[in-house]
Amino acid sequence: MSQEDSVSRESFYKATGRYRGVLSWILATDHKRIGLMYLTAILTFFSIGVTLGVLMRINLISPGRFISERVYNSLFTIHGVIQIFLFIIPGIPASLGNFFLPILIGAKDVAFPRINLMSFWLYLAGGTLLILSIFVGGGAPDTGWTFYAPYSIRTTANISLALFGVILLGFSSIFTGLNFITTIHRLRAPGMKIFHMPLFCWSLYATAWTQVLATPVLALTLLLLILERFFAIGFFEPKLGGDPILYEHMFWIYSHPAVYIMILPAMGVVTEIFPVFAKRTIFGYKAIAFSSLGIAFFGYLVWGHHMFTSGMSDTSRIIFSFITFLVAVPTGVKVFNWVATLYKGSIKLDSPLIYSLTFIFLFSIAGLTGLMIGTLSLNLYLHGTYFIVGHFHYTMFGGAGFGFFAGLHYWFPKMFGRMYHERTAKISWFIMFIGFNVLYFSMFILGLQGMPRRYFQYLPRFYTNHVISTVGSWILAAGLILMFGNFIRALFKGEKAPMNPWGGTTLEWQIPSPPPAENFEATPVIEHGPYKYD
Ligand code: HEM
Ligand SMILES: [Cu+2]
Repeated sequence: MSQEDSVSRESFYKATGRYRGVLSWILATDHKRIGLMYLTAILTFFSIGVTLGVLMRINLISPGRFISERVYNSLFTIHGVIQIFLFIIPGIPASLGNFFLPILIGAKDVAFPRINLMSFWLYLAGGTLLILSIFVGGGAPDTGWTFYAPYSIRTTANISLALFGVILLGFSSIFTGLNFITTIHRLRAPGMKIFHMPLFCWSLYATAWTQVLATPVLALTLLLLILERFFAIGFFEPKLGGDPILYEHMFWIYSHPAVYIMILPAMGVVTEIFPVFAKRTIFGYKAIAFSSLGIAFFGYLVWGHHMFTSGMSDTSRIIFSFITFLVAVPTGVKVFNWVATLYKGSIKLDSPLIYSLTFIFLFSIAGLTGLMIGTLSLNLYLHGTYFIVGHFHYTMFGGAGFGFFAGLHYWFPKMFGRMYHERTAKISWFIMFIGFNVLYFSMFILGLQGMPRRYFQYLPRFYTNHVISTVGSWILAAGLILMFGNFIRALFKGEKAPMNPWGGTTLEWQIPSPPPAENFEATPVIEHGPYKYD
């Protein structure tokens, strides 16, 4: 490897901004540093969330031996809130998006670097308040991550602080979205047309619109809930003339589109990976770009599928069910194009590709079970059971989470200038894949048997599958520890990464690993789209 292939990490750490040491991080406006700070915080919260999940699983093999009912209720609440609002929603956009979006479009930074820094600190403040809400006042929140009224108004637990934390997280997400939209419109390198952008940028673009348009609804809804708790106004509390179903509508008007905030960036990541590891130009560039927008658009129209059993007219139920099926169309377009890209490619089965294929596999199971519970008759039977818990873990963890891991393996050498150990990466993948399916597939069976979710204990007939599921959680946790151990080891001891370890054709592979301050020595001039192979 030649000298100019790899700048030392020193130059990346020292060259930016006017501050030194710790200040040069906490006041950093460089998008790469903000991305790395996000990455650290997001993965820390993820580890806390996983720990709480494993604790729940331990309770479920011997209910009551280690954990009381009240604590169990808080465990699933805090676990859900952390995994959704602190891990998977900010996940890819705030970490990998921040780091790579400007580089991929040939820019020096995002459009508003200081707002970017503010987003990060809002994120950290929101996360801190959430964690604080476990320990202070009336006890940790126990409502479930959905904060459904009227219980969330009546419980003595510490709801308002947690809600305020989530509102701050919402603002962080909105500002990131605004920043990305502006960056994509205003800062593309000379010659880079919108259809020359790598498809990861398209997925971030569709995501950003959802962040900007849907998140304010969540912030307002939760604000109303706080007001209701303090001033008993009567928005959602039936005793005061309020309507709890109104809360459900407002909550899901945000929270279904939020699923696309989670999944679109992961789809974007694997779209980068497939052409590189098959050495083929992406099949159907425009179809993939527009299907991102299509998914984001349809995502607004289907929230009612969370409320089929809450009391709704038959007409609305049929319409919501039908549109839910329609989301499968743009999703199918993407899967088709990915497979077509791989077809007859010269495939290199390295860890980024393995994680990406796993994304397709697990996300397909999520999608197919999603069609099942989107069907009215089946929904009546499966609503509120472990089938749902299985389904959303396949979506968020199997889909978005494994897409995130694929991206981490793909871009780790670029971000840190070091290579991780490839064999260990494959072994950790294998352990996680087994653990994941043992843990969550047994939840589908539990759900079909009738096991309700959010229950601290259960009838004896559910015992076997609960034990299987818990063993799966241990295997999965072991795989996660190995994966992160591999990354951490690589940070210190990994071989130096070359400029372009995978033979990628997008811009980040044409600059040193890690990228220097301001990314490019000279502004790149673009003449054609990405992924030029055949
Ligand atoms: C090893 C990792 C994990 C384990 C062992 C685990 C386990 C569990 C369990 C046992 C429940 C509660 C079941 C119930 O009583 O209803 C649950 C709920 C939940 N999990 Fe996980 N989980 C893990 C990772 C994740 C990840 C990565 C996400 C999101 C990206 C996630 C999101 C959720 C959500 C949203 C809930 C619902 C909480 C609620 O009902 O309010 N989990 N998880
Ligand atoms: Cu939904």
